Amino acid sequence: VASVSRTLAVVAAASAAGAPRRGPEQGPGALLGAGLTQALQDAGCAMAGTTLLEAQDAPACGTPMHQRLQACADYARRLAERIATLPAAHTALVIGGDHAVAAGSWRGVGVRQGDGGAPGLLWIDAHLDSHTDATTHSGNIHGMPLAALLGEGAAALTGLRGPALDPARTCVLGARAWEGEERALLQRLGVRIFEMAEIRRRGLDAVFAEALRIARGKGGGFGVSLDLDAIDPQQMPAVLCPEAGGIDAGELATALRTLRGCADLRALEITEYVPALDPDGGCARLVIDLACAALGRRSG
Ligand code: 6HN
Ligand code: MN
Ligand code: MN
Ligand code: MN
Repeated sequence: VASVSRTLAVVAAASAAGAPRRGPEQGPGALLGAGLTQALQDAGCAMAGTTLLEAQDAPACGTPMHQRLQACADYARRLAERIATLPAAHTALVIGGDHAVAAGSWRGVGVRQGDGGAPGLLWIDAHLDSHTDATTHSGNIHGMPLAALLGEGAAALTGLRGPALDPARTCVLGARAWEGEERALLQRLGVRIFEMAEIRRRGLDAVFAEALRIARGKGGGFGVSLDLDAIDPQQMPAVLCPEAGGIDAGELATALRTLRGCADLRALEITEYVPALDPDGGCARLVIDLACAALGRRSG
């Protein structure tokens, strides 16, 4: 399959409002400083530009959950508006930030798709991120964005402009740590979950291909949201919530290369990179390699 010629619009979503600690708000700046856009150009992408959606002060420790929800919703609204205004011909590359930014990204992609409605979505994550404000154990908003995108949970997040996801075109890949309530929610909605156990049994290539078929559906555009904690923490330790037994980084790069042939890929999101946990920059280089694997046209 021939690689698609892409023009990328990079959006730096420098928020940590959904995380239990500071750190991920530094991710986009560090990845841009490590040469992300040059590497993508070297890999054959045209660049439409980079927008920084500036960091806000993350709510202090101990801030009540509804205030943190509101901070995340305010940020998500601004992010969705920004993405909605990008030319439809451009592929959006959203760099987090903690994963709560996704509650805005994919609404914005849905608005941008116009009559195409909600995109299909492949959610690659060690976690399910499908709590609501009523079921969360931790109170951390980055544990809620997938539920919010599916229309479940607090109105502050679910009420953002843009279509909710279609559960039949949504799937999770790499899951290995969850609480019962979020799994029950996804099962009730009919969202397919590809756990690590299934990936180990069938191999990532086969599972990724099936997940891609679900997200692409009968056309109409799809996206990929990559939480870097999906990758094994021995290879990707610079994340907020490492979980042992994850996806092999090299196998993920190979799987992501299949996106090169997908003209209907509307956006890629990469979240939860914490540069303070990456003193030698090895994780940054790995993130850049993964972005180039997914979006590039040649090795670069
Ligand atoms: N992430 N299920 C846990 C929680 O706090 O609700 C973990 C969430 C992790 C979220 O890594 O994006
Ligand atoms: Mn996660
Ligand atoms: Mn419980
Ligand atoms: Mn996540």
